This record gives sequence, structure tokens and C-alpha cells, in this order.
Amino acid sequence: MQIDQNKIDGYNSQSLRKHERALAFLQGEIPHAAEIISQLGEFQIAIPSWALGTGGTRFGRFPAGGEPRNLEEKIEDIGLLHRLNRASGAISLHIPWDIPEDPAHIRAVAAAHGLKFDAMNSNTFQDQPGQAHSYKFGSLQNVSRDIRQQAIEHNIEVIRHGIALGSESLTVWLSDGSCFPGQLSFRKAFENTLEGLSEIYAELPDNWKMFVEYKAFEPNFYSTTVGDWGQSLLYASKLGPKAYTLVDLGHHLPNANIEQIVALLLMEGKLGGFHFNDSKYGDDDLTVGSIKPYQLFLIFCELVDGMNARGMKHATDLGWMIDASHNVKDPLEDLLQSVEAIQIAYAQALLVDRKALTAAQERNDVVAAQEILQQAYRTDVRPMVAEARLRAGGALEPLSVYRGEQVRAGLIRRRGLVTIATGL
Ligand code: AOS
Ligand code: ZN
Ligand code: ZN
Ligand code: ZN
Repeated sequence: MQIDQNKIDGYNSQSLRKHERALAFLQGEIPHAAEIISQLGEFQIAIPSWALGTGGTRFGRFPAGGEPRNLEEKIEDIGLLHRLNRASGAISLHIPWDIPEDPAHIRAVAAAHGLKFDAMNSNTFQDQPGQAHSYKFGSLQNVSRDIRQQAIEHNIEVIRHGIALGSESLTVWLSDGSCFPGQLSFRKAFENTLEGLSEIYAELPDNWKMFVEYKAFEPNFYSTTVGDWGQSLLYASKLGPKAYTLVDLGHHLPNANIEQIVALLLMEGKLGGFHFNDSKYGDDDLTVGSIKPYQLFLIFCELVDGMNARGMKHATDLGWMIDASHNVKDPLEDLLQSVEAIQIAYAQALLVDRKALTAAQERNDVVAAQEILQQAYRTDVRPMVAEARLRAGGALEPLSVYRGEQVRAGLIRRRGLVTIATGL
């Protein structure tokens, strides 16, 4: 399914005058608007291969139809998103759901869509057909050396697939933990996991990073062996300079102060990557910015401030990815909304008057500090985000083009109504 440039230009010309008026107003208000637009233009957010199909729960799944049936079609879908928003220029693969049988071919397909390969994801949270040992009682934490070894070898195989594709990072998310008190020894589970991660770490090429993702609970409900940022940081610190903590927004206990976590991890040089989504209760994996947009903005304020303090490049020095999958929306529409929500929060964070904020903090002027943040948060930055897309050849209104071109109906015609995309 291709939407050519003429089509996009045609849609853009319909809303161009309205857009220009709104942009001109903002440019009048914001002296460094040009700089913000160019930073937005550089910022790319990776799309995980498992977000392209309708997610489900144990209570059912209601597929949208036309979902990608193989890796090529997943790349094609992300290519389409990138065509529209020019900000989804990377794909994050999951092994074994997306094994690239012919990596040179897969690389070429991705390159044709202007996509890079972001972090590779391993899976030791499910048993695969033909697998020798079960992960029922955990993988790297397991009391059995054979089971641990199988999980280690799987991760090393994922690194090999990633090397063949030109990826430069491995995300390890473990579901390891326990459901009942007494089920395991916390200390032994930690030690086994650290030992396994070290063996995987030893196989990382020099230019690679390892992201240790934490999660408070689910599928284990009493303890999780990489359960919070403290534990992840402990593993990452012990592993070495190529290991980092990965923050998934849905993986905290309710009301956790994620922006503070982000600030401290950045301060320690140990924040490696991000999984964006939104939630009200737990790992809901809802559309980014749909429930707590102010929290997302506050997180971006810390990201911008912390990265600037360390001289990091916003666009490339952290792994930015969406991790969402749910039951009710067209997944591609959801991803367009998610990317835009991230860009909005980023632009608003770039708007914050940092000098004035520091000065307010220095004199304990709580009211002024709050006003400074909310001044940025309450600014409608969407015309700047749209302008960044326009300059890159994307659509002023990606969702309108997607709907106007009836993309989902086209995908259903080509791929069928009953499609089972692999993934969570
Ligand atoms: C699981 O809850 C985590 O968010 C993982 O990052 C991810 O969804 C999984 O690894 C998919 O493969
Ligand atoms: Zn119930
Ligand atoms: Zn995640
Ligand atoms: Zn998750």
C-alpha cells in the first residue's frame, strides 16, 4: 500500500492556509520556534513489530483485519506510517516472532522504506514449539542451569540476528519472578539472572548497548526479578558500560514519579532507552498521551534537561520506542496518535524557559516554577509539529490522509479480514 507524494501534497494543500496562519502566530510568540521545528525534524521514534496487529487480553481479541502476515508486511506498515509522519523511521524486531530468514533481503525492504533497525527484543517469557526446556518457572533466574543456558543462547542468537540487520542494541525484558511467597530465593534469582546477563553481555559487539527493562508485576504477581529501576540499575551497573536501564512508562506501581526516575538515571549516565505508552492502572499499553499527558510532558522536561546537562544528542543518544498494543483501535491510527503525542510533549519540553526555571528554583519561588512549566504545557505546539512533518515531506494531518485514502480497507482487501499478526 503506497501513498505517493502527490497524494500527500494534495491533502496538504487543502489545509495549508489554516496551518500557515496557526504557525505564524506561534512563531510570533516563540523566538526559538525555528530551532524547535528543526529538532522535531530529527527526532525519530521506533515502532515495535508487535504493535501493528490488534492486541488482545485473555478475554478475547477483536482483530481489525488487514494485519501484517509476515515481516515484510510489518515493515511495509511502518513504512506507511513513516511516509505520513516522517518520524517513525525505525522498526524494533522481536525474536522469534520476526525471524529474518534472509537478512540481506529484509535490510533492503527496510531501506526502501527509509527504515533502520532499532533494538532487538528477545523472548524468554513464552515456550516455543520444539523448545527443550520450559520457562514456566523463569528463564535466567531458573534454578536449572540447563534452562538458564537455553535462555542465554536464545539471547545470543537474537544478537546475531541483530548484527545481520544492522541493529545496535538488545532489549532484555524478563518475565521472571514468582507468584507466591517462598516460591524462590530473591538472592539466588538475582545472582542467576546477573550471571546469565553477564554471559549475554560478553557477546555484545563493541558498538552495541544492552537495555535491561524492568517491570513491577505481570505475569508474576508476587515478585519480579527485574522489578523496578533500582534493580535494573543494579544489574546495569554490575554488567558494565554497555548496559543501561530501559524505562517503560507502564511498568511502575501506580503514581510512581517517573520523571524523577528519569532524571536520576540520566544523571548516572545509565538511562538507555524508552518504551512509550500510557496507562491508568498498570501495564495497560494504551495510546501515548491518552491518559496522563502532563506526566509525559514532565518526563520530557527531565529528558531534555538531563540530556542537555550531559551533552547528549536528543535524537540519537537514547533509544526511543513505542510499546503499545490494545484491543479497540486500528493499530496504525493508534501509532500515528502515539508518535504525535510524543512529539507534542518533546516540543513543549523544548519550550520551557530553563533559565527562568532555574532562577525560580534558586529563590524557592514555587509559584513561578509551576507557572513556567504550565506556560509551556498549555501552549498548543501542534502547528510546529505539523510544520516539521511538512518540511520532511510528510502530511500536515497524517490521520486525515490515512482515513481519506481508506488505508485499512485497502489492507483488508489485500491481506484478508481474518489476520493473525504475531505478537502480544
Ligand atoms: C512487557 O511488558 C514489556 O513491555 C516488553 O517490552 C515488550 O512488550 C515485550 O518484550 C514484547 O516482546
Ligand atoms: Zn475476575
Ligand atoms: Zn516494554
Ligand atoms: Zn510492558
